[in-house]
Amino acid sequence: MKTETPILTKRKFNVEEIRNDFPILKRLVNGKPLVYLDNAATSQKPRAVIDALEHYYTFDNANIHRGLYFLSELATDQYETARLKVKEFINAMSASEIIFVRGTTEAINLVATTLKTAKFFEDGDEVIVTNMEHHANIVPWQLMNGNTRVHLKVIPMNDAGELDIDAFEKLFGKKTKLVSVVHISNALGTINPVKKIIEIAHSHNVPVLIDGAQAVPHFKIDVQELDADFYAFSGHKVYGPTGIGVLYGKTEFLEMMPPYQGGGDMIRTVTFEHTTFDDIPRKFEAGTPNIAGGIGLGAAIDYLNQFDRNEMIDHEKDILNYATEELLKIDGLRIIGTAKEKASVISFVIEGIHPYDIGTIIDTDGIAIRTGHHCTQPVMQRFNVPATARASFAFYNTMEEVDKLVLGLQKVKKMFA
Ligand code: 7TS
Repeated sequence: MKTETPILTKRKFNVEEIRNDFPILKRLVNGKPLVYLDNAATSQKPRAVIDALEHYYTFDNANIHRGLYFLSELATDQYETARLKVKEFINAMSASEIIFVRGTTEAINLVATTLKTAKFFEDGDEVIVTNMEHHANIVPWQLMNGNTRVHLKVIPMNDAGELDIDAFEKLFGKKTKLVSVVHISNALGTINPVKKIIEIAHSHNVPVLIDGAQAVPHFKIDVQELDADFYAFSGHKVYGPTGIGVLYGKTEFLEMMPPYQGGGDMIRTVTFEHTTFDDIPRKFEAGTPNIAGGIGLGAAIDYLNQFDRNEMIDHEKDILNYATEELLKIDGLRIIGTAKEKASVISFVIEGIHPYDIGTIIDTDGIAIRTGHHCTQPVMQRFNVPATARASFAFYNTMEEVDKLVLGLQKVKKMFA
């Protein structure tokens, strides 16, 4: 008898239907249905993630890696299963290359701090970054400076917000120790050619850290295909909880790096004279971690894995194209960040109106956008604007929500006319 091979069918992506998975999208703000367009700051959570957190605290809560009793083993198992899910999600070689941290910020600080402890940098060494880094990929490198000074070399960008790769190649010298660049800019939406950047850096024998905070929510990431040495992202931007994030690192680097913080769970033996450390990843995870956060991140990954991610990507592209077209019809509106390769993030200014006024006025209609420098002051300096208004879209946003944003902005224009 012929047996059928089981086919793993993906859930069809239908925006109206999937909106039901996100309870917050049903709430009112100032008496109007919420139009949430600040997904680059943090994304909303599906019921599956909320339920995972509630279930954990209701039934399974215990500390991990220590108790030889049922609940502790259950909690440990769930936390380590989440690590495996992350490993599959970004296609790391091994789960031990996945370090749970607080978020992208902590991931980058971990690398900077431990490399400093390892005396990886000598006085006058250089780290190459881009002109469009979030402060989280600028300040940790500056904080390292004590007796040894590490300089930042900056890859410039054109007026569209695209990196100058020729200029990048010219930045390499004897002092270049690390390249640390953002995958997708939170302020401009630019998708940087990180595979090419990594290839170039590796041809100079320089390792690369990628800040993937804005990329993981939008695209399927394969760290092995990219050949990234480090890759950082935050759980809360990828539909998971706050307070949990990931640092991926190649085994060879993680093994070379000293511990980040000292305490419980990261040791093998301790005496008052000497301590030996556990293997990776636990060497980097001192103390009780965010157990529920890890489990919640695992639930977010399961949620995303139900779908063919390409269908979500196509929907976000449609939203980006439609929103770009409609926003440009508004007189005096200028988009900051017009790269050919862009994610669904639109920063803009309107002549004669401060971004804060834009944000405050449309909030009265329940529309949430971010205004300010988006923790990217060098981007504001490059484009010579004090701040921008920014609409950033997720796969659950709709064309109708774009229309509401446009109507809101027209109202702002009228008020200032
Ligand atoms: N890197 C990038 C590219 C980011 O967009 C952000 C946060 C971070 C790092 C820091 O992430 P965290 O989770 O550790 O805080 N970006 C934003 C934003 O655009 N609006 O609010 C936070």
